[in-house]
Amino acid sequence: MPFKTISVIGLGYIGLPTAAMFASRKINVIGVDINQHAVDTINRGEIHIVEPELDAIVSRAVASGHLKAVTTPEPADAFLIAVPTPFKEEYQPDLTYIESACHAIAPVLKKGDLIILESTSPVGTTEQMAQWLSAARPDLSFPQTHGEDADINLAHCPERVLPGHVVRELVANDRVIGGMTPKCSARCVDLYRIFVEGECIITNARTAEMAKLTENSSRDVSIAFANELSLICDKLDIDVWELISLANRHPRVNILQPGPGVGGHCIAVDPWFIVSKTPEEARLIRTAREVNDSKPEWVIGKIKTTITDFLLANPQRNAADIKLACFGLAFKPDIDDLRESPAMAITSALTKELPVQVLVVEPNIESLPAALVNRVELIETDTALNIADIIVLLVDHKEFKLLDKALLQNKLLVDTKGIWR
Ligand code: SAJ
Repeated sequence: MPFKTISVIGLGYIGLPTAAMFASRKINVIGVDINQHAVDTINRGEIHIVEPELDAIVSRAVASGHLKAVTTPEPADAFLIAVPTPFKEEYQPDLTYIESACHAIAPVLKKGDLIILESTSPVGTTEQMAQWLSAARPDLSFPQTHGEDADINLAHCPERVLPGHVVRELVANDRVIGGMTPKCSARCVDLYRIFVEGECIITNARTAEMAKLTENSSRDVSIAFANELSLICDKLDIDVWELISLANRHPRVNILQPGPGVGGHCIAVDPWFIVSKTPEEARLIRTAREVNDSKPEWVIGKIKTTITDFLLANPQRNAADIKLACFGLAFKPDIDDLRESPAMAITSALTKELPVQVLVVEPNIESLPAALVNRVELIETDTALNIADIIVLLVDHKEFKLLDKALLQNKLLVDTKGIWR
């Protein structure tokens, strides 16, 4: 059965680009979000998030009538759920958004519909969704009780796109498709084939859930290894970046890069979904999280030592008139996303813990986030280079990599990304 109308629940960093992709292939798409501002913005043909190339695709899709946004679900042939899955206390997964999405779509479901969970989720969530949905719609049958004959098909197909490259990766990346039955998987493949050019590989729902968590945990563990090396090398007076580049010349070694910590809403969160299900077994995965989460504190310690060094070398100065410039606030290079950013956490801690004046350079934003307003000054790179006594490099944005190193000569530096060595 062809998909005439597709509904995407959650119009954020994944849902909106996915909705726009289907609409660009001339499928009618109903995007659903509880955020009225997001809905109004999209219906004007604009976007409420920053992602290269997305604005033009959304604008065309809305203008052609293939994409509309609403706050309450309407009937469709397929529902894709792309809502957040954060964690709550004790790093336990918070599935409230998925549960709410199930309750929201339940009244409009009809026989033959396909439901796909795209949100990164702990193992067992797709089966849990099936339970919530069947409790809400006892008149319909679901795969956990009716297998291939179920009225509703359900699958997990995790998103795997890299922020900043979403439009290209949505089309090009392979998709892991975990249906609750082979028929659920086959229908899910038919749906993604509408715009996905990568391979669609079929497995079951639990394996698909675990595959996504494994990808991000693997990256987290690799970064933790690099971050641990940076602490070891600091103690042993070795340049960690030189060390890594040398070790990486081995044909079977590929170490990632240390930094001020791991940020974003994926790599720092998803490993906990494995730990929460299997706390006894997931020892390395938990330790990697702890290593990466403790890196900002270590950086703050380095900054404090640098201030002490500065005062020793300049006894006529006092701490209150030291100007310390933080270069970068985003959670990774060349984006404007400040959420869950170690650079933000470090900058904020500096304003609380130190008497110095904190300045910020962040080429990707125009105004300070609320958490830093009245606590730091947002200034241009040139100004910072003129007036700062100490410069702390927190994000390796391209503008900072291209800086003339001669301009840094008379400054004390804390370079957490090793770009000014
Ligand atoms: N980082 C390092 N050192 C490195 C690489 C990254 O410290 O060598 C830091 C970054 O600075 C950043 C954090 O890790 O703070 C995460 O950045 P990232 O670029 O590794 O990943 P995300 O969070 O932007 O996107 C990841 C991707 N997953 C993988 O590469 C396995 C993406 O493909 C996923 O779709 C996304 O998570 C997601 O939504 O789960």
